[in-house]
Amino acid sequence: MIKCLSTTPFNDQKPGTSGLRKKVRVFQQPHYAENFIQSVFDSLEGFEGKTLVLGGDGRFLNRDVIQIALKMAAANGFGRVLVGKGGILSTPAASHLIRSSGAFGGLVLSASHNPGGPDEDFGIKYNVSNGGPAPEKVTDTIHARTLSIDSYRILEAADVDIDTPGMSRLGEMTVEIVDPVAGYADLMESLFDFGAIRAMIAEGFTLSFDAMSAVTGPYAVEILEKRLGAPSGTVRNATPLPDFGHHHPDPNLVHARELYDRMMGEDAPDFGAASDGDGDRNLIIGRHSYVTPSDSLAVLAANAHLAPGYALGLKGIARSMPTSGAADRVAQRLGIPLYETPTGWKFFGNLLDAGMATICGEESAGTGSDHVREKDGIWAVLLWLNIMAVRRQGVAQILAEHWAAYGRNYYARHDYEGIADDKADALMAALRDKLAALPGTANSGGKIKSADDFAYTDPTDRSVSRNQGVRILFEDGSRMVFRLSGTGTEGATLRVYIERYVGSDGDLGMATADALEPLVRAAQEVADISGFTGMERPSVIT
Ligand code: VG1
Ligand code: CO
Repeated sequence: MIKCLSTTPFNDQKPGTSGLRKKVRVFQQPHYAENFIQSVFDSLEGFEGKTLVLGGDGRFLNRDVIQIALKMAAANGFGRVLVGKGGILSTPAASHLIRSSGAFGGLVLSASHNPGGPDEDFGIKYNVSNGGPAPEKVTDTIHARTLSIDSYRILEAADVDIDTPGMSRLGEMTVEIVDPVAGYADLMESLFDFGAIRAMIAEGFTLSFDAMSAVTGPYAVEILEKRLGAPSGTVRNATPLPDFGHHHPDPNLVHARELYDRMMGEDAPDFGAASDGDGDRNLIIGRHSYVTPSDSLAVLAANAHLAPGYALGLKGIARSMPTSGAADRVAQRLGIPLYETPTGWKFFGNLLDAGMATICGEESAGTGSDHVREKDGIWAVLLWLNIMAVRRQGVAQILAEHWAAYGRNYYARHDYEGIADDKADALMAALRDKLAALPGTANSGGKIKSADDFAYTDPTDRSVSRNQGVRILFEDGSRMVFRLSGTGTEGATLRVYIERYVGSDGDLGMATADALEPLVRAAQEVADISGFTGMERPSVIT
């Protein structure tokens, strides 16, 4: 029986950079998840009888919200829901499933790189029919609806068995429990030269992949160990756990420390990688050689033609504004356009759909291509492996040759976490007030050439997104960017992105911290970070 239950709005359901993310206990309030899901459905038109894809990264609440979403989809008139077995679907696999099944859209249950468990984070994201995150005009409509919602529809029924593959009925709707891995693994096999990678591994190339007890475990085991022949145990922390084994599934140098230490050790394997909670990020570390995500994007773009899926070359490259300019130099040399977008994968969708860009990336360890409409951690790992198999070189050598050819963009991001919201807002407001007066002045970083608040006009539909981050450019090409995170669930996080370019004839072998030191001081001078936040140093440097 379909029930129509009355409800009242929650005033905190504005989707952020990537969906709605809150503490689990916030989601556990009566009607909270239901309100948001109904607001999503109310914002869509024409889904009656159509297919919805549903799955998540396996974190705490995943299975409960899957049941709610199934019963609400049935009550709202979807014809079919495809659910990853056990409720599991990585974000890129969900994107692929939406595209390959011709679905109307999908709900991805994840708070991505945020920790999971009863006291940690949960999230819901809606993806549209191209497989990508809903664009801003859709998320704005959803948010508006959350503020006026007064009822939701849900089917009264027993829970669906989501652990047994096959079809069943839920009211008028079909539920299909599908293998979350196979279709995605086939897609990877169609893009990359698995034969060459398999041969490289058989010849003794060693690798280590840390799935961080999150969603990529089953995908990495199938692809790296089963299809590519890496020894079992190559994938560590391979079972998705509701609390990620108390780890923070963020593949950076702080949270993937174990992998980092292994890669810097005496008996380090040739190649190390990790992904995040929902499988869309990647960390790449060669033997004794860390790769910054911005450099990884540039190297992948410069060498993508070595993989069968990209043999015809790239149509364009897109990067988020805070991502370093390393990829720009590759685009220039390839003679293809470079697009600079606001932070968040939703801004790449139109460029990919229009065939304007083939490869996209963000400094936050996200890289991907037009094979899906999300960033894709395992895809990046496989493209690196394919490139190494063809070039017969290790990560360090590939990086060194890249810098020798293009110069090096020294780069770091400093995150100041857990700032009181009003203090973070005051810091940004003070910075914005200063912008007009900055050009022509000098500080520890050098002479400032320009300063603005980044605004983006989408070249395909002319939609405009403003206030996407304050950027300060120096005469020598160095750059600082300041913005507040849109994915946190507690207080505010200030992100400061620092970049300095050194040409191929300059010193390419500095330690990043040394190369950036004057700019780090300059960021402090311009934004008075310690004055506003009381923090003398960042919580995390990536
Ligand atoms: C962060 C990153 C951004 C990324 C987003 C979602 O956003 O900076 O580049 O797209 O997370 O990634 P913010 O607003 O906190 O800076 V994921 O892997 O958490 O979906
Ligand atoms: Co993620």
